[in-house]
Amino acid sequence: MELYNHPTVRRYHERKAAGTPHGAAPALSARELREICLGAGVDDVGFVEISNPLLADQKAEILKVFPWTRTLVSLVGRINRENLRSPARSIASLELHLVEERLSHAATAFVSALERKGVRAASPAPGFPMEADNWGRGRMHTVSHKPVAVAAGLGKMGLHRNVIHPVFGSFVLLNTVLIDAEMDAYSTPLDYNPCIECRLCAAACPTGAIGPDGYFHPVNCLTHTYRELIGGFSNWVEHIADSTSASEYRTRASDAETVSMWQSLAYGPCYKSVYCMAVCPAGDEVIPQYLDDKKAFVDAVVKPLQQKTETVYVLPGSDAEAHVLGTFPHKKIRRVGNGIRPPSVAHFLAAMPLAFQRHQSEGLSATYHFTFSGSEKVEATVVIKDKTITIEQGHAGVPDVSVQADAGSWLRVLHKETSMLGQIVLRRIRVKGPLTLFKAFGRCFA
Ligand code: B12
Repeated sequence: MELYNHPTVRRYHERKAAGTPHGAAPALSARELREICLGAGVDDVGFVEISNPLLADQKAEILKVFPWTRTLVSLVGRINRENLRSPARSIASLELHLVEERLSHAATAFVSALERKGVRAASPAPGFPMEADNWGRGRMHTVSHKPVAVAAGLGKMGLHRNVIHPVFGSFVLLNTVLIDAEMDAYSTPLDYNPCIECRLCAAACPTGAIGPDGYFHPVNCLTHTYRELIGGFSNWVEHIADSTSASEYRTRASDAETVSMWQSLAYGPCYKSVYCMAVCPAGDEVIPQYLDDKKAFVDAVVKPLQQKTETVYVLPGSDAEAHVLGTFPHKKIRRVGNGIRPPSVAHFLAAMPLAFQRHQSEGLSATYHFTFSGSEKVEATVVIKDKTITIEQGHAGVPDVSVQADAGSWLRVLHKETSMLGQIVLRRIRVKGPLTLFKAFGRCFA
């Protein structure tokens, strides 16, 4: 059959002749799309143009995956408060899974509605699944939902680095739908931040990942909260691989931990802590309970989480470990790895600020020059001072310590496949300057 006479092709030409839209759509009605989203189970919606300056640092990443994007629709799913606040991890985790699932279903139903109108649209995952090939190399998610929600006027980032909705407060998860069309109206950002800076998130965080000054340590958060996800799971697999018998395995993971891992794999991961969101009193719907009686709020919402006897997963020697020891001595510490292994020296340098354990650097003020050779030829300067770290390419300033290292040997030390001392003895890593300062550098990265 000639392609022209194929029934599908004939219908296409008939529709085209009749002027029925099948390609680029005219501006869409924000009101109509909002109703579709609310009808699909979403609790709030906002619209952002791809050229919005608030998305300037996200635009390239978004267009890499969806090059035709002209509008981003931010979707909010409200979380039931008492479920999230429960010290029982099963209840809080299930609530998160269900809201995430609702957001996924709503987004895909919305995309279907748009496709039926002849509008190109797509919905990335709210959280998981992610692009796992990028683990350790860069971002695994395709679209960052937080900046889109902020640009769409659905909230602002709180001290805990989650988006706080003006009404639902921190009790929201987010999703985004990308559309190849323009809207007749776009949303405007909120003109205030719903975060009231009460710092209850910092007080409740079991790992101290949220500092009272707004400092956020994503790696210490991930090591505990994501113990049964991605990197924590990889580390658990290595426990099995390293065990020579069942009894040895049981010294590395308790029976309860093994059961919990099975449960996470079977029913969706157990988030070890979402305490920063659970204790947040911000938002019109949430704040009355706090303002009516702050002490009663803390007693009812914050203390049960702080007082919970539980295992907290930490990197050995990290700020998180020191935080648990000092603040929550009744909680049990489990020293673990988090599966993050920089695949190259370039990745190691880029990830340094995320891994930096600022409290372990207390009193340290030093400049380090690194010269890597072998598979990667890189020079870098690292300055640690006043509990902060800066990294720049090349050699700058006068070094207190100079490190020359074969790139492969350095990575093997980082991956714990060989010891630093061994590589120094073999002269694959050479250190010039006081050894105490070199050791102090190591302590900053747990
Ligand atoms: C990566 C990620 C994480 C990382 C980093 C968190 C972070 N603040 O970025 C970790 C694993 C620590 C994490 C933890 C949690 N997350 Co999370 N996470 C994401 C994800 C996939 C991307 C976040 C993002 O856009 N970051 C970039 C910018 C915008 O964030 P930022 O805070 O300005 O910058 C930090 C990151 O870039 C980070 N970073 C950069 N590179 C790397 C690499 C690695 C390996 C890590 C760990 C971090 C990291 O360092 C920056 C400084 O802190 C989104 C889903 C999505 N697709 O958007 C969910 C998301 C942000 N997470 C969410 C939630 C609920 C959580 C948790 C409560 C646990 C849980 N149940 O999932 C905790 C809360 C931690 C906290 N207080 O922020 C929600 C937040 C909802 C809201 N109201 O804002 C999101 C939006 C998922 C969703 N669909 O709703 N998360």
